Amino acid sequence: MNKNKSQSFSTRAIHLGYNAAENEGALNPPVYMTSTFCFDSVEQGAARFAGEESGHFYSRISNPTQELLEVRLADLEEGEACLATASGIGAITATMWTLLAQGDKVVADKTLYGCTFAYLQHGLKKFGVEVEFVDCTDIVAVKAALTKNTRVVYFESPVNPNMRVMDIAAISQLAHDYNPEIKVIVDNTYCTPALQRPLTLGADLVVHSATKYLGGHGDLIAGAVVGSKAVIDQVRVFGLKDMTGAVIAPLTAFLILRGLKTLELRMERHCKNATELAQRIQQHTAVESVYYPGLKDNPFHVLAKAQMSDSGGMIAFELKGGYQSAVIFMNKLEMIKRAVSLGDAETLCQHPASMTHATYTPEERAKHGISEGLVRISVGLESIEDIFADVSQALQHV
Ligand code: 4LM
Repeated sequence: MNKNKSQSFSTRAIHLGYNAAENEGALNPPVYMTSTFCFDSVEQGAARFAGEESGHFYSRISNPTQELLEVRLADLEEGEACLATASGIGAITATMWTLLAQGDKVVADKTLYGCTFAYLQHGLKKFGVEVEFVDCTDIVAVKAALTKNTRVVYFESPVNPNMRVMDIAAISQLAHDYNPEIKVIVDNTYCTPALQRPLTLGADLVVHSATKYLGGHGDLIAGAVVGSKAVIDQVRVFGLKDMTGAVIAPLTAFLILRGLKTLELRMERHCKNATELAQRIQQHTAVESVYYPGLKDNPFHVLAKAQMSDSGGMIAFELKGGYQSAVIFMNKLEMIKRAVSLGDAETLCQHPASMTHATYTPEERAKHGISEGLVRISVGLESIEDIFADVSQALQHV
């Protein structure tokens, strides 16, 4: 587990696992741009392939730059081990393919990032895995969905895009009481370990789109899964090596290591800006409702306060006039970019129903709680006054 608890989060995010003296004194770690690794002898190569000797042998399995990222991310999430992958979906699929077989069941929250939903709904089901979507904010519904063949309980918190918050400790306890073998998987993309550490609340695995806050600069695609060494080893040598092959590039791993150095600092600013923006737009006459757990009247406020150290940088809201008003508002934005993804320095605004959650049919969106008029903002690192000025001027046209 975490051997460096005495050092603070940011200190570990900056220093953990790297010794400049072992690398020509280089302040930053070298990027190992190599596909393969040379053996001293046939015997050594055979021992590495057999797992009898540690050491890298091919970058589809491991690479020193990737390894440093994995050591840091595992530590920050307070897990034993981590596997970094080519994308968030790469992490989710490698994990699921490893844990599941035909006839198994997944219980998942009804609202998930669009491509995660598509993978569960169309990918896993195609291969004979049963998937039941339930409202995971309703613990009774989760309990009712658990069956003998349930292997995985899967959810995001807060949820993309509508910001519902799951009780991670209660769901983990419930699932493990039912069957200790069930793996509770939490997508921690929205919070990052700077705000929430699901493994400390009882979850078994955490998955990430590292594309977002972990990288933090909108210049890469990557993912990660963190958990026990035993499970992560399996995901590496089976789910990743043999099934998805969705390996992270060494340069991408380096860029995420760079992003991690400022993660805590950036999250503080994202949270501060988002809280301020949510409070201000809540007052606006054109706004119907704002979904942000940092707002005192939000139904998830108390739970979020208990399991997150701050409320995050994502907000969602609905305008009076629904979809038509949303389109007018978004098209009038000037500084704020109309773009999917999140967690970047730039404030980004997108329309889930036609963009990130277009993988749901309109009927599925209605059933799964994604309204057609919902607007999502990833609140960036600019001055709050400039962000609010742009939102205000765009709202005037609604
Ligand atoms: C978006 N999201 O919402 P890769 N988990 C969560 C996510 O939000 C995403 C992924 C996994 C968005 C992308 C366009 C909670 C992605 C998937 O994109 O495969 O790194 O992560 O805007």
